[in-house]
Amino acid sequence: MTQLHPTACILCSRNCGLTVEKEGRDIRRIKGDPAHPVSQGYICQKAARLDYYQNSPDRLTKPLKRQRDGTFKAIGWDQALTEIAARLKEIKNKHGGDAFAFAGGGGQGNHLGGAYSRQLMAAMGSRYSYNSLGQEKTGDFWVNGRLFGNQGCHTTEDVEHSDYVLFIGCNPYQAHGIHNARDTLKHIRNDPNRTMVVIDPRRTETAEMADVFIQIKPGTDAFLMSAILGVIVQEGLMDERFLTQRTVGYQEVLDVFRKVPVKAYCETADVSLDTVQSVARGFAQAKRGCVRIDLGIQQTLNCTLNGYLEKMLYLVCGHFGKQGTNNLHTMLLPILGNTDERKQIKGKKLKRTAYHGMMPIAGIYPPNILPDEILKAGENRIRAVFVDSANPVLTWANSQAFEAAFQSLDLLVTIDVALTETAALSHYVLPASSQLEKWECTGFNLEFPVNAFHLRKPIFEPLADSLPEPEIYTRLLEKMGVVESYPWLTRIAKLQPKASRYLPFLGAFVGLLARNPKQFPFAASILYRTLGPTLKTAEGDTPDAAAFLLPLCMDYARRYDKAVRRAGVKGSKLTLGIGLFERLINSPSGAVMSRHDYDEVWQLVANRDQKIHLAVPEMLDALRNLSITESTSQAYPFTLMAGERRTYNANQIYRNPEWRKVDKHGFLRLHPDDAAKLGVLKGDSLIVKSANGEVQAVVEPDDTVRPGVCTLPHGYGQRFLGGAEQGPALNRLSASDWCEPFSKTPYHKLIPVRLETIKEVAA
Ligand SMILES: Nc1nc2c(c(=O)[nH]1)N[C@H]1C(S)=C(S)[C@@H](COP(=O)(O)OP(=O)(O)OC[C@H]3O[C@@H](n4cnc5c(=O)[nH]c(N)nc54)[C@H](O)[C@@H]3O)O[C@H]1N2
Ligand SMILES: Nc1nc2c(c(=O)[nH]1)N[C@H]1C(S)=C(S)[C@@H](COP(=O)(O)OP(=O)(O)OC[C@H]3O[C@@H](n4cnc5c(=O)[nH]c(N)nc54)[C@H](O)[C@@H]3O)O[C@H]1N2
Ligand code: SF4
Ligand SMILES: [Mo]
Repeated sequence: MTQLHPTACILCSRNCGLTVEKEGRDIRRIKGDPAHPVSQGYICQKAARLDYYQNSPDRLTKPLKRQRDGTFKAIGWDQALTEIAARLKEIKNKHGGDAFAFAGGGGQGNHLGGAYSRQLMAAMGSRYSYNSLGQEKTGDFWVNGRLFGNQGCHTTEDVEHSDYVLFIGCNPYQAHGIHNARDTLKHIRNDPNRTMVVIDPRRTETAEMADVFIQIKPGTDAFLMSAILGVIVQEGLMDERFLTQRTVGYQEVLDVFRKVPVKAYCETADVSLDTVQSVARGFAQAKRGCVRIDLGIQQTLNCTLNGYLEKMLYLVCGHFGKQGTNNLHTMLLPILGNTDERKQIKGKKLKRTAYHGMMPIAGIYPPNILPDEILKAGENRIRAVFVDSANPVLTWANSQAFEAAFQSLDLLVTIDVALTETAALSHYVLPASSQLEKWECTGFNLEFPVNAFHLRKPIFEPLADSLPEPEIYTRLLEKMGVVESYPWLTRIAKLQPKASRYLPFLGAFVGLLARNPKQFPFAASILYRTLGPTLKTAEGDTPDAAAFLLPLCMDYARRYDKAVRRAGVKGSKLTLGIGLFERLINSPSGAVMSRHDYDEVWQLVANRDQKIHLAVPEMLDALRNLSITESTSQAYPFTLMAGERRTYNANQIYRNPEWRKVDKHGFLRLHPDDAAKLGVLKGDSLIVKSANGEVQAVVEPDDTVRPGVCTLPHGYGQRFLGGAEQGPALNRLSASDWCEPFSKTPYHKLIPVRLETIKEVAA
């Protein structure tokens, strides 16, 4: 019988369980894994082609060092890490830790390494962590901090069981992001008692399945959501009981919505008043209403306010803390920090950046400011950047600025599986083993009430000289002299009697950290070196890099003991976490870690009174002062929504263009009337020009977009094997300062552009 190797898809935050059939180093077949506790066998068309990731000809096989003439020379690991450690220490000694920034740290599926890369920040004494979440979701995290009391309180949506769903600025048919998206959408469409509303400037694949489609003018969602809330409040459709029992400050909030000029706001958003009224009534009166949003309201005007309004929609209607509504959820890996700027008032200073004076949100700094912090901050500038699991030159706003800034650095190091556009500019490039060649996991455990975790076992040996990130960071930290060696702790790990499980080891480990608190930030590497090699799963494997999950499981089981027990994990107060850890390392298809009761959602609210604090003064001010911003002009008459999710794009994870069955060019979608006015047909090329730069794109007339709007896909522009750009490198068009002033989130979905025919350009 052919052997099926369980793992997960690494292409989007759902991380569906997969089974892989292999032959040597080739992938023969990929299927959904029915044993995965969340996806239960579901996959989409993108996952089946993971061989293009695993066996891409531009995989890195050896550490590379850039030479004076710009070419790369392959070097050994020892030389690479010795030299990088020396450079880092020199930069820290001369300029202080704040001259260092970390960029990236975990894409869609490689989250195990995050525990190790954080240690490098600690070793450098830097707090500057720049991450892609800081160009989409930090505004949302800030709002969560205000409403629920901690920026790490993250919301989820139970679309699967909802009667009335609002999809605003998201396209789950293509982008997923919800439970088994296409199946869930089909179920709602086929059920006459359930309603699906899509709010989007484009009639997306999801919109085609919807009961109601509202084709909003781009960038005006704050008006439309205010109008819906206006109708709900003005018609008295809110859930008064929920508001009085579960929230504080709601009167002030309702007052603001009472004054919303509904009709005028509908006009601003270019939507029909009747439709808005009927959606408002339907949603408010539904038994189980739910809102799902994504980039369409996050990478555009008023994005932080949009995050607030989206949450007001379900909170004002009491669609929270029940099945089929929005909820909070737990996480095993602490991906989001809590860096509420109000802490500064209490004397706990948050680190603001040297040039923009920007604070972190949820511990994350926004990519948009990084080029300035490198190029313009004078003596206090960032001089060294470490990139891991990201390709900022292509994915962060203003590629030209990133190219210039990165080229000016004293030290740029990139860890990746492939020679990316960012790696190509680096002084050192370090080859990571792929996500199918090492122990990995996903930190996106976004489910409630049943939450799961998937620790994945390697399927292949590491390619050539590549190494898993835990090994790379641990070696580097050892070279820097910050992680010490503890042979006595390894002896305890080896000798501990089976019956006492990990207790003697944990006792010794806690004692070590109590005596040497300076070693605390390096716990992951210490556990990796001491406990790691002694771990054994039932199948006889050694998940060494997962050793740091043990203390996280202890903490998780302590906080959510009832839910962990309900999931069937056994143990005393002392050993429940150990039981959870053992379950995780012995579940190659993933495992349920907690089963909450809906009422327990209130324990996840961080506010001391366990209530939701609805009145956020900054947001209420923003609502009172909401005004129209016209982004287009005579010079730039079109709105480009830059970064659409389509059938064959998957961030920058697939680099070989052959993986795409269709849409090889990454078509510019343009309304047929606009195409006719420009005199272009399908397949013609146009120059797309913004105030920041230009790209060439191939046209596909498409009546799903609003007139005056055009779209380009995300995930193109790679110079595969050093060749020409594959499709539009669209972040040449996004300017660094075309962003929300507060969160610095780029307005990728609202770029004013002009479209020029090639002839026009030549003339
Ligand atoms: N196929 C595929 N799936 C992916 C990814 C991928 O690269 N490819 N990437 C993953 C990642 S990292 C993410 S973050 C998610 C993103 O997932 P989504 O946010 O769902 O994907 P997008 O297509 O970027 O944008 C969603 C929708 O926003 C709409 N939109 C644009 N402007 C506006 C506006 O002003 N108002 C409203 N209401 N809508 C607007 C667009 O027309 C689009 O349909 O997808 C994930 N899934
Ligand atoms: N204009 C515009 N720009 C956008 C967007 C948009 O809609 N419009 N979307 C934005 C969004 S939502 C996101 S999330 C970002 C995504 O952009 P990035 O954060 O840059 O992430 P990815 O594109 O996922 O790239 C991940 C990198 O990790 C590498 N990699 C894969 N596996 C491993 C591994 O095991 N180890 C290591 N070390 N590396 C690995 C891949 O080769 C790739 O280079 O793009 C953003 N950029
Ligand atoms: S891309 Fe997302 S939805 Fe599709 S198989 Fe992978 S994880 Fe699942
Ligand atoms: Mo994303």
